[in-house]
Amino acid sequence: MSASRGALVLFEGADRCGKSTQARRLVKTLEQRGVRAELWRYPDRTTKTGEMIDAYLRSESDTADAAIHLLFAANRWEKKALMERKLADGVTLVCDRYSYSGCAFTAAKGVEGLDLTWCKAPEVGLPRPDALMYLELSLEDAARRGGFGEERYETTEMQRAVKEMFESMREPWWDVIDANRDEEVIEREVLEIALGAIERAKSGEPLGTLWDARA
Ligand code: DGP
Repeated sequence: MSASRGALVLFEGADRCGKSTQARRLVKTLEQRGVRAELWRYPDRTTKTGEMIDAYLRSESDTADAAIHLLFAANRWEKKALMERKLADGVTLVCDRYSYSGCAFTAAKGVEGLDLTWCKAPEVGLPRPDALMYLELSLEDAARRGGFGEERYETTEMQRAVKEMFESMREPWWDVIDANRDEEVIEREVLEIALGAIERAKSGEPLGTLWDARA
């Protein structure tokens, strides 16, 4: 076992599944319990690569599919050192999307050559989450939460393909959460999973890297 550290707790899922709400709530609850925690999200639109990604998502610029994929990955790489420092310092990072979205969204485009294997390559070596909560919501239930926004990927066809990609990436250690329940019920389940990850990290379970297998 290595030194005590903070946990990397990740939320993934298609658009409108409630990730951002749950991530925000979790950070608040952890802080109330005296756990040092921060909310992170990808893409981080505030950095230079993030500005380019933001323009792409709002269809203000066009970028080749391979190039934008690498930019999303770079957006994670540029924060890797900070992420590792914070975790080593004992801070738990609650992350809204990460490399799994990166791969699911690009592979969902169905562009020749850009399959999941290709998509995963630039993410190799990034920290692996200690817990991955995949919020599962049907397309019908997602649609009932209101129409999609204006951004590039917010169409039913794209979201269907994204969900299929998440399904084919799914590993046994993921926590799949039924997102079609009251927020408070989901919140309790989420907290339990997060506290388990925090405990493991605190007691010295080493931080893994993508895409090493996990028990
Ligand atoms: P969000 O800010 O969480 O709504 O994400 C913006 C959109 O970008 C959303 O449709 C999901 C998508 N997305 C998030 N991360 C990645 C990524 O790494 N690669 C690609 N291609 N799309 C991503």
